Amino acid sequence: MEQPWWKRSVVYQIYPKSFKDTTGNGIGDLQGIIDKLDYLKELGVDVIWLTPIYESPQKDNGYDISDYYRINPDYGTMETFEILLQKAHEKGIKIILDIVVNHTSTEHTWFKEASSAKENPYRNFYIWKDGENGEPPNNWSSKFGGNAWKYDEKTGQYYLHLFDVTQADLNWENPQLREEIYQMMNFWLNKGVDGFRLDVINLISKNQSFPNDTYQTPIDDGRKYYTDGPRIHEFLKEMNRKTFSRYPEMLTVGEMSSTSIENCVRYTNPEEKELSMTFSFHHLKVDYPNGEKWVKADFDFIKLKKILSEWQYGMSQGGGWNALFWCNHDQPRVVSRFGNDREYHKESAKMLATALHLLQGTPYIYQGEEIGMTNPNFDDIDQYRDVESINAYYSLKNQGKSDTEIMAILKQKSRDNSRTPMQWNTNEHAGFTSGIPWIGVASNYKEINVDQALTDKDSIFFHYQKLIQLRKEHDVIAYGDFQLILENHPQIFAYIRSYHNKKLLVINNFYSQETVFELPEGLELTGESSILISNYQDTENRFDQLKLRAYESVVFYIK
Ligand code: TEU
Repeated sequence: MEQPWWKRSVVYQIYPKSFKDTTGNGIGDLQGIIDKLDYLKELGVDVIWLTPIYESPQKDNGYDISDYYRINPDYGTMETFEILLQKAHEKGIKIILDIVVNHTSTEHTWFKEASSAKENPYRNFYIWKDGENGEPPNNWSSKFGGNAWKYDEKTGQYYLHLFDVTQADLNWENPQLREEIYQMMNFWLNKGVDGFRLDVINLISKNQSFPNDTYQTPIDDGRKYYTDGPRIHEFLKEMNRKTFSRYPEMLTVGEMSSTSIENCVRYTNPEEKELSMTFSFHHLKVDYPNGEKWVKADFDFIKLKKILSEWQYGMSQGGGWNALFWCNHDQPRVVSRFGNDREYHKESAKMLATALHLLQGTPYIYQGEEIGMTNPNFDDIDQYRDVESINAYYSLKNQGKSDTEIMAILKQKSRDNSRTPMQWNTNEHAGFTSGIPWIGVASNYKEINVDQALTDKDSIFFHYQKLIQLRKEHDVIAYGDFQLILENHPQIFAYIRSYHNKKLLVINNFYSQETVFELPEGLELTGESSILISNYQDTENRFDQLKLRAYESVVFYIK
C-alpha cells in the first residue's frame, strides 16, 4: 500500500503572536510569516501549523474564537492570509490551521444569542444546567483552575467551561451545531488549506449524566467523564465523512488530552476513517509528581523512556500513527527541561532532536526549538501573560506558598516559557519587533538567535536541517519498526529501528556524566559502520564499547 506523504514529513509550528511583527505593534503577524518563508524553506520543513489566527478577544491567545470566518485584525486580513497560503504553496510548503471546536469565546455571536434567553434557538449550542442547591451542577474542575461551571445571572443557569470562563464548551449532542462546524471546516478547506490541528478534540463528547468526581488524586477532577467520551469516535467519523473525506491528501492531527493508546489507535488507524495522527502528552508529564503540574520537580528518565516506547509499540501494532514532539506553545522549552541550557546547550539540544526525530511518527518542531531557545526565567509575576499561569500564581498563594517558591515553579512550568518572541538577531527585542513586544524577550537572545545559527555550520539549526533530510532519504526512519534496548539504563535512551533488511541504532546520553554504551548481544556493527548523524564532531565509529560524553548522541546502521 502506498504510504501517505506525511510519514516522511516534518511539521513546523508557528505561534503567530510571537513569531515576527512587521507593524511595530509588538504582536507578530501573518506578513511576518510571509517574510520568513525562505527561512523555513531552508530548514526544510514540509508543513506549517498555525495556532489560531481567527478573530478572538485573546483571553487565551486565540483559543477563544469569536468568529471562525474572520482573521484576527492584529494578524492581518483575509487577503494577507490568502497571500501567505499562496506563497507557501509556491515554495512547496503546506499550511494547516488550528481548529478549536470544543469551545468558543463567550464573545461569539452563538454564545451571545444563547445567553440572551433560555428559549433562544442557539441555547442548545452550549451546555447549560441548573445548579444543585445554589451550588454548581457538579464538581468538575476547569483546566485553568476553579470549578468548570459559571453561573449566568440573566438566565439563571450554569454553562460549562473546561478552560477559561470566557471559553464556553459547545454542545456536540446538538446536530445543528455539528453541521455548523463542518461547514466552517469546509470553508477553510475550500480556500486551500492543507489540513487541521484539532484542539482538545477528544474532549467534545461529554458523559450526559455529568457525574461528580472523587478528587482522590489530581486527575480525579471530572476528566474521566469527558475524555475520549461516549460518542467521540462517532463524532470524528461523522466529521471525517462530511469534511476530510473530500480531501484525501489532507493532514489531520488531533490534540488528545489525557488519552489512551487504545483510543489513539482508533483515532488514527486508517480503517477507522477518523484522523491522520494524534498528539498525546503522557511523556510530558514525567515531571508532574503524582500528576501534579504546579510543583518544581526533576523529570523521571526511566518513566520517559517507558512511556515513549509504549506509545511506539502500541500505536505501531494497532496500525496508528504518532505525532512526535517535545515542544509546543503549552510546554516549557525542551532544552531547559530535559537538556542542559547552561553548560551543554548545543549538545543537549541536538541530542534531544535526534532522540525524537528518529522515532516512528511525524515530528513537529515548535518555533525557536531549531535554534535551541530556552525558558526565559522570568522572575516577576508581572512578566507573565498566560491566564493559566496567573491563575496558578493566585491559587499557590492561597495555599500559603511564598513568592520565591511560586516563581521557581512558574519558571519551570509556565506555558509562557515557550511564548516569548522568536529570537531572530542581536537587535533590540531580538529583531522580533520595532515596538514593545507583548511579552518579554529571553535575555539570552544575543547568543541564541537565527542569524547566529545560520552563520555557524555546526549549529542546532543545521542539525535539525539534517534530521529533516534524513527522514526523506532513509525509509527505515520513516517506516521502520521500533525496539527499545537498555530499558533500565539510567542515562542512555537507545533504540533500534528496522525496515526490511536495514537496522538503525540510535544512542542518546541524556545526562552530562559520561557513560559507556555496550552493544547488546546479537547485534553487530556493519563493515563500514559510518555515522548517519551525531552531535560531536569526533564521535568514535568503530567499537564494541562506546564511550559517550555529555549528552552525546549517535546514529548508525548495524546488522
Ligand atoms: O491545550 C489543551 C490542554 O489541555 C493543555 O495542553 C493545557 O494547556 C494544559 O492542560 C494546561 O495545563 C489546548 C491548547 O493547546 C491551549 O493553548 C489552549 O489553552 C487549550 O487547548 C484550550 O483551547
